[in-house]
Parts: sequence; structure tokens; C-alpha cells
Amino acid sequence: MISPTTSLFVLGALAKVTSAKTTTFTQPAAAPTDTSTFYVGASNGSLPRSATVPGLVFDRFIQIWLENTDYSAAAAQPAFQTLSQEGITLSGYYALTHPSQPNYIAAAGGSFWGLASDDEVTIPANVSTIADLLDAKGITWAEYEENMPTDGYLGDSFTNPDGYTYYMRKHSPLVSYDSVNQNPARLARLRNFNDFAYDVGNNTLPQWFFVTPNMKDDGHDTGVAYASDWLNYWLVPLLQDTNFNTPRTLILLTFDENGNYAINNEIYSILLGGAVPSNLKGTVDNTFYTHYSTLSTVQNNWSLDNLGQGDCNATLANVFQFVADVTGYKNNGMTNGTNLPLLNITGTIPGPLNPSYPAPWPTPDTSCIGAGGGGFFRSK
Ligand SMILES: *[C@@H]1O[C@H](CO)[C@@H](O)[C@H](O)[C@H]1NC(C)=O
Ligand SMILES: *[C@@H]1O[C@H](CO)[C@@H](O)[C@H](O)[C@H]1NC(C)=O
Ligand SMILES: *[C@@H]1O[C@H](CO)[C@@H](O)[C@H](O)[C@H]1NC(C)=O
Ligand SMILES: *[C@@H]1O[C@H](CO)[C@@H](O)[C@H](O)[C@H]1NC(C)=O
Ligand SMILES: *[C@@H]1O[C@H](CO)[C@@H](O)[C@H](O)[C@H]1NC(C)=O
Ligand SMILES: *[C@@H]1O[C@H](CO)[C@@H](O)[C@H](O)[C@H]1NC(C)=O
Ligand SMILES: CC(=O)N[C@H]1CO[C@H](CO)[C@@H](O)[C@@H]1O
Repeated sequence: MISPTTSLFVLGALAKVTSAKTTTFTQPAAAPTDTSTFYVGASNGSLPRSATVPGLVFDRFIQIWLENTDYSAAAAQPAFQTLSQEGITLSGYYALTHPSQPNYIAAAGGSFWGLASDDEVTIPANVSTIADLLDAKGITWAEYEENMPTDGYLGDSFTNPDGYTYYMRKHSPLVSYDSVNQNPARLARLRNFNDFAYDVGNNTLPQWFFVTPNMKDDGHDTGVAYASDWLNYWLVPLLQDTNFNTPRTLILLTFDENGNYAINNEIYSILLGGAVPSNLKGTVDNTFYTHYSTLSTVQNNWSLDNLGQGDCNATLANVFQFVADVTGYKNNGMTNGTNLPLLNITGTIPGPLNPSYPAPWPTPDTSCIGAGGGGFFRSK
């Protein structure tokens, strides 16, 4: 006999699957390189063209984050299977915690500061981020936030004229940092998708950028099958566009977190782009990575300073192995087969953004050399 609890659970699970299947993907624009009135805010013009700072392995790093999907669910999608043949599948990549927002914040600043919610937060101006490390070397950067109406928009969300809330601030990695949100020049780097169309059209995309699809396209409200349709619409053609993907471009396609909090936080991730050596296309790398690996890999590639936070944690910040193989950087040897830390913990990690377990702003590890070899970043 099925207990009432069990049958309710089954019904809930079925309802979720059904709604994900019945939502049909709608193209937001004629092509990813086109502007669209659906994006509401006009473009502010394309970014200025600036000199490329060469890296050791790549000259451009693009991150594209989808939402809330277990590794196995993404691996079952044909879109991911096809893309995996064009790159390196990372079978040991983990998110850091739950829910969404702390993962995005950690990818920018090297910590989620104890945060366990999607509520709007701000982080003091003396806390450095990846933007400081890149600016110090003249490496251009931006975020592209789909359906964010205007550049540097500071609202918690944005609802389109059709009544649907497509943009959420919680999925923007840099906006919570006062060093960004109080600086107009930096706010102009938090860009909308009409800007993306101009930047890609004019070949002025920056060297480091983060892509946040809207609440439907990232699978958050719709499921991973819908996100797959978006990838086929958006990413697949852009991989053939030399203003986006050059022979020196590395692209990380990943998720913010998995969906099932009761298992460890493994997420399906693929390294794509022209910087992936052709002999590694279609291979699998089971090195243990987390979102901090995006910081350490970028530091390693451009000889950047570090933040003295999770980017310096020897357990959590392995550099993408094919990059480390070129630069000579030594990873810690942990793989998905070894005993990994539990990264599905949420709510009980102390920090300045955890009202239940408050702790002071952590002092950065100023003695860390870091993957870039430069030491701790000190603002000039
Ligand atoms: C280049 O950017 C300008 C604005 O800065 C815009 O008017 C023009 O349409 C863009 N060109 C392309 C091909 O996107
Ligand atoms: C990674 O390891 C975990 C724990 O052993 C396992 O459940 C999971 O299936 C592994 N992931 C992959 C992609 O093999
Ligand atoms: C930022 O300033 C506060 C005092 O306002 C200080 O306690 C903290 O250590 C500083 N943090 C950093 C990263 O310098
Ligand atoms: C253009 O940029 C300015 C300054 O960064 C900002 O105030 C304005 O809202 C932006 N407009 C759009 C359409 O993004
Ligand atoms: C985290 O995942 C482990 C399995 O890897 C599980 O035993 C544990 O209960 C999970 N923790 C939470 C808080 O759900
Ligand atoms: C590095 O991360 C591990 C795993 O989460 C954690 O146990 C350890 O305390 C961290 N180290 C430092 C110095 O914060
Ligand atoms: C060998 C090489 O290309 N090194 C570059 C690494 O990145 C820094 C920028 O931080 C360049 O100055 C180096 O030339």
C-alpha cells in the first residue's frame, strides 16, 4: 500500500516533470547576435576595443551557468552529449553550497561568506573580487545578464511587460560587491543582452565574461530540457562565430548547483572552445574541481594575484588540468574517486552573511602564493 506521504511525493514529482515537458522553448531573439525588444532595455553601445593581454593557455575565458540540475539529469540530455564531443567533460566538478546565490557570489570573490539564502546582500568595498585581479593587469571583463533591463541595474528582479520575472539579481556574481555596485565604470560592465549583440557584432567582447541566461533559459523555472533548447539556440551557433570563440577561447559550461540537496553537489560541466586541444575533445577529466577552480585557473593563465580566500584553498581550487599541464602547476591529486568534502552543506556555515551563525569578515590569507604565482592582491 502506498502511504499518503509517498503518493503526495510521487504526484509532486510527476507534476514537476510534466510542467518541464510542456513548456516549449521560445527564442528570445532572431539569433544570439541580434538585439531584441524582448530584452526591453536598449543597448548602451558596444564596449571600446582594447588590446588583448595574452594568457599562457587562453586569451578569453567565458563562463555560462545554468541552474539547479543533477549531474545525471544533464548527462541524459542529447544537447549535452553532443557538446561533450566538442570538449572535455569534467566528471569531478562540484558546486560549493546551496542555494543559488552563494555559489555565484563565491565565483566572484572566493567565498560565499556563510550565506545560505537568495536574499539581497551587499559585501563591503574592501573585499576584493576577480574584477580587481583582472583590472590590475588590464584584462577586460563583463557580465551579460539576459533580461536585465539596463546596464548596472541594481533592482532585485525585473519583470517584463508580459508579467514574467525573467531577471533575478541573485544570479549575478558581482553585483553584490560594493567595490562593483558603487563604481559607475564597473557597473557599466554588468551588461544586458542587447549589449551582448553589439559587443559580439563589433568584435569587442571582453577577455573574461560571465553569462547568466534568464530564469527560463537557464532551466531554473523550466527544467534542463528547456535549457538544452536554449543551448542549441544560443551556444551552438556562437561556437562557430569567431567574434565569440577564437582558437584562444576557453568556455566553461556549468551549473550553479545540483538539484538534490541530499547528495553531494556534483554538477555537469564541459570545457569548450578553441583553446581545448583537439586531442582532448570528447575526453573526460575526473579531477576534483569547484567554482573556485574558475578563479585559480584564470589566475594561473594570466599570472594574477589572488584573493586569499577559497581560491587559495588547496583542497577546493585545482586548476583545470589541461591548463595546469601547460603551465606546470601542480594540482592536489584529488579526483571524483577520492574522498571529497561534502559541498551540499547549507545554513550552518558561519560567516558575516549568515545571521544564524554570524562571524566577522574573514581575514584573507595574505601568505598564499596562489596559482598565478603573484601572491595576495593589495589594492594600489
Ligand atoms: C556596433 O555597435 C554600435 C553601437 O556602439 C551599433 O550601432 C552597431 O549596430 C554595432 N554593430 C554590430 C554589427 O553589431
Ligand atoms: C562521482 O563520485 C560520486 C561518489 O562516488 C558518484 O556518485 C558519482 O556518480 C561520480 N560522478 C561521475 C560523473 O562519475
Ligand atoms: C575591511 O574593513 C574592515 C573594517 O571596516 C576590516 O575589519 C576588514 O578586515 C577589512 N577587510 C579586508 C579584506 O581588508
Ligand atoms: C547606460 O549606462 C548608464 C551608465 O552606466 C546607465 O545609467 C544607463 O542605465 C544605461 N542604459 C542602458 C539602456 O543600459
Ligand atoms: C549531503 O550528501 C550526503 C551524501 O553524499 C548525504 O549523506 C547528506 O545527508 C547530505 N547532506 C544534507 C544536508 O542533505
Ligand atoms: C578548505 O576547504 C576545506 C573543504 O571545504 C575545508 O575543510 C577547509 O577548512 C578549508 N581550508 C581553509 C584554510 O579554509
Ligand atoms: C608567457 C605569457 O604569455 N605570459 C603572460 C601571462 O599573463 C601576463 C598577464 O598577467 C602577461 O604579462 C604574460 O606575458
